[in-house]
Amino acid sequence: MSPQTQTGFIDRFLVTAEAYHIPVTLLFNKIDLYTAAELDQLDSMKQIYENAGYRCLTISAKQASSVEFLKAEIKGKKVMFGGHSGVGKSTLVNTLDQNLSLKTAQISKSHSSGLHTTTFAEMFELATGGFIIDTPGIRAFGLIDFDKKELSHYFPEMRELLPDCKFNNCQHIKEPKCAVQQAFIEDRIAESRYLNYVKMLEEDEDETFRKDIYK
Ligand SMILES: Nc1nc2c(ncn2[C@@H]2O[C@H](COP(=O)(O)OP(=O)(O)O)[C@@H](O)[C@H]2O)c(=O)[nH]1
Ligand SMILES: [Mg+2]
Ligand SMILES: [Zn+2]
Repeated sequence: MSPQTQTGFIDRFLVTAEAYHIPVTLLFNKIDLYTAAELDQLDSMKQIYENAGYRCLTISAKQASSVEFLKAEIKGKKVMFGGHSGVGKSTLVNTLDQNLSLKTAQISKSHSSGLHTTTFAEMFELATGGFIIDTPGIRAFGLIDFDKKELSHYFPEMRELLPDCKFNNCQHIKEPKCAVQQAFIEDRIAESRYLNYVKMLEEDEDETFRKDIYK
């Protein structure tokens, strides 16, 4: 939507969270702005990520009633809001606790990316309990340093198939009797997820070691 988030970004984000065993919920925000066609697109996105094992929710951060349920979920936890600049992270924090008034910003019309009003990660305690870490918009990030043989362990829908690959060091590209390639062919693994997996595998080593870029 506005700003647009590519699946490549989401999948890198998820791989990083998996590597650190951090549970993730995908929040699709600004649902109030979606056209019918965009809602259809959203449905396919949700299906891809639900199929991969992630919880997906649609919200409108500006409407208190649509995010009220999050208060109970955040209570007793430390939760980080991540995503591009302008997706509504700070707005969501403000709606969850009226005592907080984080700076939020209009999306810049020229390149429909957010202005960077949040410049460093900061943690807030909610009146209803729990902590939220609001982060600056992440533009892009390289993957953490890990053995490429392990990459498929960080895709939950691939992870469960690994025992069925013939070779235990299978990278699921060209190997015969590969359960992951088979699942991809049969549409049990989403095309975008598999292609992003391949891209990450093929990535330049330098990029793998690049540190997160906060813009
Ligand atoms: N229509 C609509 N606008 C939203 C929603 N959430 C955030 N915004 C707007 O999106 C812009 C960027 O929000 P902000 O919270 O600063 O994004 P952040 O960079 O992720 O912290 C602001 O103008 C918000 O008012 C929403 O659910 N609906
Ligand atoms: Mg912000
Ligand atoms: Zn395989």
